[in-house]
Amino acid sequence: MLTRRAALMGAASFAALPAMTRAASAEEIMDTSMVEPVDLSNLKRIKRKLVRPPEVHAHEQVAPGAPRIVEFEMQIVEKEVEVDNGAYLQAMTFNGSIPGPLMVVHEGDYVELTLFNSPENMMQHNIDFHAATGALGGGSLTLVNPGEKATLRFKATRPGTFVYHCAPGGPMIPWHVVSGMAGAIMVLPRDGLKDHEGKPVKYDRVFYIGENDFYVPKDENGSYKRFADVGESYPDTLEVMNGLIPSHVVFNGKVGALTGDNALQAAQGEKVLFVHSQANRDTRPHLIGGHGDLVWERGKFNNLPERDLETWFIAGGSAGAALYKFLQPGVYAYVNHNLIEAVNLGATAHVVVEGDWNNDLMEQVQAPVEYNATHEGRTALP
Ligand SMILES: [Cu+2]
Repeated sequence: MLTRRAALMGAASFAALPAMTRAASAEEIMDTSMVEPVDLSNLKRIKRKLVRPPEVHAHEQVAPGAPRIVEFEMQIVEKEVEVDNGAYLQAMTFNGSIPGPLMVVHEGDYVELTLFNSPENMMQHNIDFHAATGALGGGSLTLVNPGEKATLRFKATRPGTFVYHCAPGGPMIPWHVVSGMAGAIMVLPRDGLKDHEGKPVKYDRVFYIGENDFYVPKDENGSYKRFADVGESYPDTLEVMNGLIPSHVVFNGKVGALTGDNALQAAQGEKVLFVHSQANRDTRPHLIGGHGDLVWERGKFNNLPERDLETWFIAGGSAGAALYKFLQPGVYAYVNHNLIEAVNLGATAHVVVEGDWNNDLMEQVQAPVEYNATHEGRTALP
């Protein structure tokens, strides 16, 4: 299945690129051009413009009719990103954001993605959809050099939230992923989500949270190193990666991307669906002050959701979904409940909820006040 282009890329084109891009081998490129094209001319087509996470493009929760071909475009952008004050990452991104945008379709739809590798980029890239079947998730049919584009179509046969990521071969795979090249797709059941009893359930909004572990190298003085381009960053970054201790664990590309002025907003009574992906490493989301009312912990909607969870588990290389109806106003922290990663390394988001406080759910019976230690408090001890 070696194509002429693949053979050429194995020799001439690769030679022009930095050494670290040569890892993609010929067997990772498939030629399916001899296979009769499938006739989908009876299907409607719809274009969806992808948006920057945590937002999600407009979509219906219940499919409006027969399966469609849903067209997306994505551009790969290599760029420097400040992931924390003074810490710079030579990032590789789907559509300029970390994570890449959340795509939404329905079970039975066809996802048709055109992937552009900008001529300004240095690296080969592709896309592996965990939601797709065959050809390394589409990776073998989408490997594009800078200045090339490719279009992949796959049938979304399994409902759920799934990771996609770049997987251009060999050691390029983990490097591209921890440099930001991962996102998620949500394949909704045609009749929408269902609760633990199989009854229809709707969400009022979706927040897409993509978690990343970054491995930013430090110099001999302990300061973060800054590099001229993505290629120059590779050797030092690889060394930190192979130590398996991230310098940063963040939501949506940087420390503070979803806190303070960037906090997520919701209203009391709203049902919010949190879609959370981690392409490389396990994580355990927890909503401080709230719960997961219905949690598809492994993200797959053919399975009944768990109820009332306090913390849930997202296996590295997967995306999960949790639905919560906000009952109290205030600031909630949505964290990775490895609290070192949440607080010291960055994996925290805030949700600011407007509404009226409910003293039945929680009341401050006595505000903090000084007490007489000689008379009070002793009865608490065993
Ligand atoms: Cu890539």
